[in-house]
Amino acid sequence: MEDTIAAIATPPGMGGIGIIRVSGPKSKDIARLLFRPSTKTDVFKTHHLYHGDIVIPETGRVIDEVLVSLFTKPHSHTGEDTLEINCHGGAVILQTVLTEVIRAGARLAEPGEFTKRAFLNNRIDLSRAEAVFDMITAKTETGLELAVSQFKGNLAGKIGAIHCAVVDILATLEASIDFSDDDVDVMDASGIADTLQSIVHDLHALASTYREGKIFKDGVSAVITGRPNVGKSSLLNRLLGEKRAIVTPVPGTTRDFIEEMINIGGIPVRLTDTAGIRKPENLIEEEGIHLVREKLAAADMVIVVLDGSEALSSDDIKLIKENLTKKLLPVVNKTDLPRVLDDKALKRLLPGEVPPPLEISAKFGDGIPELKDSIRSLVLSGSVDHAPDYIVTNIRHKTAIEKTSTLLIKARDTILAGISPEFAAFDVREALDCLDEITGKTTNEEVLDRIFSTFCIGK
Ligand SMILES: Nc1nc2c(ncn2[C@@H]2O[C@H](COP(=O)(O)OP(=O)(O)OP(=O)(O)O)[C@@H](O)[C@H]2O)c(=O)[nH]1
Ligand SMILES: [Mg+2]
Repeated sequence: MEDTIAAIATPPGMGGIGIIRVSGPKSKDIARLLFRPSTKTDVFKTHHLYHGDIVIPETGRVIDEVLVSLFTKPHSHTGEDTLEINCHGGAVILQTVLTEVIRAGARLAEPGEFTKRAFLNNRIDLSRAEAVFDMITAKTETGLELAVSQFKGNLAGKIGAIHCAVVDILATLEASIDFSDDDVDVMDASGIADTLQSIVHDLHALASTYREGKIFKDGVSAVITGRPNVGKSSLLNRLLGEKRAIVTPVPGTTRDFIEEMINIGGIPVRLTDTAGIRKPENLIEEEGIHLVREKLAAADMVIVVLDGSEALSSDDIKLIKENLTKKLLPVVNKTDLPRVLDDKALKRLLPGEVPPPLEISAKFGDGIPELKDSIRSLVLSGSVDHAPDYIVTNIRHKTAIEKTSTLLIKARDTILAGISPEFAAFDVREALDCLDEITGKTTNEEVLDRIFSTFCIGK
């Protein structure tokens, strides 16, 4: 029999309410021992809310006035008897109640253990359990939409449909093995090969959504670079909508890098403002410029800011050339001032795949919506727009899909080569196991532990 686990399910700190969650066979006993209902009730009905006090059993001292609810198995989140105690949201209250719950026979839950129990008791499949984590950690509404779609079982449904089609193929292959001594021709080799091909096509389409899924879920990093004084910090402040970085007319104002997250059309973008690049005048600046190089090397995209009121310098040209291997967005700032920069010379520097330079005024806000659009298009360039229902956001899922399709391709080739169906059946069976890793039917203990240990305690 499983033991009973307990944890504070709400974040630390003060709040309107704080919730203690208990799951396991002792939930009901713990409730009876610690809870004094405000109106006389002998039985705890499942899925009902009761008002009363949590007390220290030996002394009867009241710790908090609470609302409790009991969810009896199997109709609870974890599939076990579950108790939820809604306390007032104070750190000492919650800690004291939790201590009493543990004294009454529960033990402290491991991270993600409630969700793990829900999975082990078949309340949710693994892809849905992972979606719970993605929902909690979503950085934008689009990220949340993708996680909710996965939680609602859309990915599991799609995988389930593919699973059924593969099982059908396996059945045909196995029948043809059984009947191979008879005259009955149960196997239409080219028909099976065609079906396998179309399943592989579906799997590829699914795996190809990962690039976009990862962008919306995890976001991208964009580093703002340029000579000193071109307006990098002004641009960061403008994009953030607040005065985050110091802006002065003194070249070399920013020494350290400044990082902030913004939401650009549903994509979490980590923006980094950096020190202006030039021949360093002192050790501090040298260190700052060294950091810029590191940030640039790791960036998903680079925004090179140029000063439109000055001529293109050798430093500007060098910076552009150095970053051509990255996703590069050239930006001409200070367009509110008389133009000095030679546009033709700038365009000659930029290969066809680099978007045309964007004209902005960080100081007055001109061109900022267009800049945001360009950042979004550049980040998404190369990916197709997919319906959110079928976007793969998890590398584990993508890997399993790819392994499945490799095995199915192998099976198809074996069938077309006229080799005995046993060999194809072997690969198809293995492909089914790979597919089952997504929903968790065949996932090993170590992988499960790794997945659930990333959750917070109380989830
Ligand atoms: N006229 C005008 N001035 C601007 C614009 N953007 C920035 N500036 C001015 O340019 C100067 C430098 O701006 P910053 O944002 O500090 O430039 P930076 O690139 O971060 O400079 P460093 O940190 O020294 O590398 C400040 O005086 C800004 O007010 C703009 O669009 N138009
Ligand atoms: Mg600056």
